Amino acid sequence: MELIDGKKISAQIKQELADEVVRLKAEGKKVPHLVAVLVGNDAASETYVASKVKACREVGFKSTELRYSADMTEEQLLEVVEKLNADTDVDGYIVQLPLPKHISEQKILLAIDPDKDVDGFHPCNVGKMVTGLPIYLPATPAGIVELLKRYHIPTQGKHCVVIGRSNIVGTPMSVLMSRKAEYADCTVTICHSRTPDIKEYTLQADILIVALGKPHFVTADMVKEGAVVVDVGIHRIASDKTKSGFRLAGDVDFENVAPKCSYITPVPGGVGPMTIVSLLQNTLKACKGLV
Ligand code: BQF
Repeated sequence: MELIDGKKISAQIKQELADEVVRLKAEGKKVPHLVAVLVGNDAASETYVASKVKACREVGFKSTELRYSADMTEEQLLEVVEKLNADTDVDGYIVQLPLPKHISEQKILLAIDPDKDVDGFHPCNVGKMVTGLPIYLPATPAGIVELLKRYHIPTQGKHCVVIGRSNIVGTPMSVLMSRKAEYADCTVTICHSRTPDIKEYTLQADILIVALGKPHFVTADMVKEGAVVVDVGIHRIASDKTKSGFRLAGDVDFENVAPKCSYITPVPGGVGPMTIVSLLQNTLKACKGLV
């Protein structure tokens, strides 16, 4: 079993991005500028936005954090989005999800200028991804493909089983893995909450991507010997052994599943850090006008 070290790979990619920023500056060009919009004060969202801003600082990107109270109206958030669309200094921006219940995520996503949508969630960008046009790839799926690539894990002709069908991970992941490309070309099966006897499918997986949002859902009896397991889940489990009062766990029972795997991603330090660097890669693309 080999551990897929997302922290290490993300550090390598950040170094590559930092080198690129040095080149841009030397050529007298603009440095990428990412804006993160945070509505409310959900603790996990605060951490995610802080990680994104910190990563920008590490590679030399400009970043701006815009914070609003949880009771802002949908109209007010739409005004913020319109301002960001019009601001030529902003290359790309994200609206941190989830949003408070009284604001329609769909409405907000539709208002984002697709050219600045570095999360890749706008239907225009989803459509481009599905048809294989160059576009901002959604950060988590793109980060997973990057991990498979950098570990030289063969994918062509393999059976990839994805658990979960969200717009943010499961659905785009299944699209990327089935593409005609060097790090794709899989036969893909999508399982979800209405799949009877999920184990019947997961046992056939050469590559198992788990993104359903249930702690320790995937157990050892569900995994084929030698499989590659990618754990996208991220849960805060109460713990008296840590300063924060919680520890992070994924959707996979890591301890018991890992011995069966050829490769497995840990939580934390697996997919999560790659999500952050994918966002940086998209922001660089936006700045260079590559999309
Ligand atoms: C790590 C996210 C659910 C819902 C909305 C590093 C992150 C997480 C873990 C991170 C996530 C999850 C993000 C680790 C961003 C990934 O070391 O394991 C980084 O910041 N993520 C998000 O922005 O919104 C979410 C999960």
